[in-house]
Amino acid sequence: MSYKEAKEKYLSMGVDPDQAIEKLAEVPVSLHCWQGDDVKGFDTDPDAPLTGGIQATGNYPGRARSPEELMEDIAEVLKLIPGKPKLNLHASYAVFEKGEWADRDQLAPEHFKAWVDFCREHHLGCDFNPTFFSHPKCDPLTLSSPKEDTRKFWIEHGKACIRISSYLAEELGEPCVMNIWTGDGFKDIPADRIGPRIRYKESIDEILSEKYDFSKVKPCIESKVFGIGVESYTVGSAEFALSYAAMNKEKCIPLMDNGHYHPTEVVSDKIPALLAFFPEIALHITRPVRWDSDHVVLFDDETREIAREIVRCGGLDGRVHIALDYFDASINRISAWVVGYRNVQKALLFALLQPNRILKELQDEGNFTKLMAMQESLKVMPFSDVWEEYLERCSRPSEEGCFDEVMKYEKNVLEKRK
Ligand code: RNT
Ligand code: ZN
Repeated sequence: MSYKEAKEKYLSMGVDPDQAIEKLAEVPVSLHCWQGDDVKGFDTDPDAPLTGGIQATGNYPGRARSPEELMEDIAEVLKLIPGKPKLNLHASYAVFEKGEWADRDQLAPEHFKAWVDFCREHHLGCDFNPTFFSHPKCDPLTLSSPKEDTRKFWIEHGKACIRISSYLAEELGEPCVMNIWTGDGFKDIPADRIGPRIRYKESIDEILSEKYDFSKVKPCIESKVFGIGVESYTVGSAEFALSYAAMNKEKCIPLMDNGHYHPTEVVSDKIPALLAFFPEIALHITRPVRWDSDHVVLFDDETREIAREIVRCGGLDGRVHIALDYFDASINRISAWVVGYRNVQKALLFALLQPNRILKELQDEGNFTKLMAMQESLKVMPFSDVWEEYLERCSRPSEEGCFDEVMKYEKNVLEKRK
């Protein structure tokens, strides 16, 4: 079918695909830098293990080993993804001059100047994350540690990151979402569950006492259920993170990562629940598989449902900050990045192509028979024609063209990284 015919079909269902395409092209979606190098960063020993209960498994060749290689790879990804990407950086990706180095509590805006230049060149806004893991100062706790000097170090890191986030927002003219996540927790049954949480709360209070303009810097609190080696207790649990954000609405927002809940819970349902209370929320879109929370995002049911809730709740007009978060080292990393990003775009386009007003009316009238029939018909609409049209208007390659380009890059660039 051609786009013209597909458009007619959608119009008869009550949606205009031209409008959907236009809307999607301007929705910021944050691209995580850490898929390119297995979350190693540049400020610590690259042979040191990843800590904090996260793990990138696999050893596919071609990992980016320097800021230059990572930027080269991101530039390649940008050629293949449609829409309006933003970059998402972790503090551990600081770029130092030759011979220079700063510990995490001493990081400053100048250490991110190279990234600002990169973002300017590629017309990107930039989000940011303090890095509370993979560092000798994790004892292994960070912001919730009972040790004063550990806690102090990480609070200083958090404050430094607020200053860096303000700098990124200022320089690039787009708000900077700054996400606070720690892997703090215990492998086995703790004797004191409230102590770490109170210390975590006080540490975040101190970090957020650093001055910032909340319309430009958006600190987030991300929760988690468990991690590898942190199976029994997570300090920043769902209730903790949500309560913190609810009690501090004027200075931070909650962040839900859909890999951080029990397997039958779904973030799609939590989005409207949170939006009933919070003006803004943030998301990490990922794919949980059994023990792992960070597989490449697919165009699957839950990703589509998340996108549908974002769209239906009016989240595309600045209420929902969308970011990707996964890391797969077992396949071509560029492909992992591109496939996941394009899948989020597909899910959003799919969601924008739903006749939401009509469906809502059916629900409100109690016509659940027609609602089900219509929702099922919508699944077999000529979505791929609209997707292809969107790619073309964004001057991005088709699915096939995209794969061929990644393979070319693998041969010409990645394979040479020996
Ligand atoms: C880990 C969290 C966190 C990290 C990134 C690297 O489980 O999801 O968001 O993935 O900060
Ligand atoms: Zn996350």
